[in-house]
Amino acid sequence: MNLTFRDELFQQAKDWVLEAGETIRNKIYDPLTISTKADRNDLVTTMDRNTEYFFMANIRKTYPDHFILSEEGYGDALEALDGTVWIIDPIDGTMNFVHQKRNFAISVGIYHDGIGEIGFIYDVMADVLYSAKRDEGAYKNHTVLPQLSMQKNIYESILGLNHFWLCDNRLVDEKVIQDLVKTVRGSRTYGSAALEFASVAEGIMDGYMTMDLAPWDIAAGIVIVNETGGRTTNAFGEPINLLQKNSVLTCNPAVQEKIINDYMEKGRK
Ligand code: 2AM
Ligand code: CA
Repeated sequence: MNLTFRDELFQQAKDWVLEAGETIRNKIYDPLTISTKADRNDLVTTMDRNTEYFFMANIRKTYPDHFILSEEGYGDALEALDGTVWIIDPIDGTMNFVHQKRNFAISVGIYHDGIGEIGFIYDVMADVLYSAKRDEGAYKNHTVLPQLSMQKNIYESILGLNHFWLCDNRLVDEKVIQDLVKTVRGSRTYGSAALEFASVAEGIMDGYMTMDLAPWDIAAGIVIVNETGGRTTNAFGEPINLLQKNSVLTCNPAVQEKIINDYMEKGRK
């Protein structure tokens, strides 16, 4: 992607992300219409749909040759990541949005021919924007994020996990995850994959692992984590495929290999 065009695209996407966030903040206490999708805990609200519609309408008008991969149905059915693709989760952490009115994010990744060029994760209620362009570093608002420390060891790490490994252990023996949880210094669950990626990029969490995420949960995060020297693979160290769901491990590289070799590979089913 031409760098001048990428700069313009970054600025335009950033304006839309901030505008969408401001709209959500202004309406945060409005009555919500809440529906469920795959199961009774898989929530969607009119705010999710309206926010995605806002992005879709703007992108289609301004960049008619771009594609959209998104959660709430306004995007394209893509079979490849050719061309420029916006990968959008209008609200990541919908359960937090509904129950807590905070701890959710707008997540927008822009990929060109499969390569992540731009990422935005906007913590809407905190008004904190994580952003990155490939090879140009990652930022938290206007401050550049430092490279992750290579001095980390697993015993002094904080690992983000959600609880699905307890309920649905199709992929890995839960005993091995129990060992991992006992080995690390602490575990956390924030309930927004995007914000968990942002925490890894910032170095306030050393890894985030989960068994089943959609492309829009992780596309922006991958770009941002890459720029602080982190790595994202599936939970067994294999490449992510952004056209399907994946298990995910995004991590400080100092501990990534150990988590994969000593735990995930051993517990793999
Ligand atoms: P969402 O809020 O956009 O649905 C919560 O642990 C994280 O997992 C959130 O990022 C949430 O995204 C995502 N998530 C929740 N249910 C999911 C599902 N059925 N499949 C994939 N990701 C899901
Ligand atoms: Ca969502």
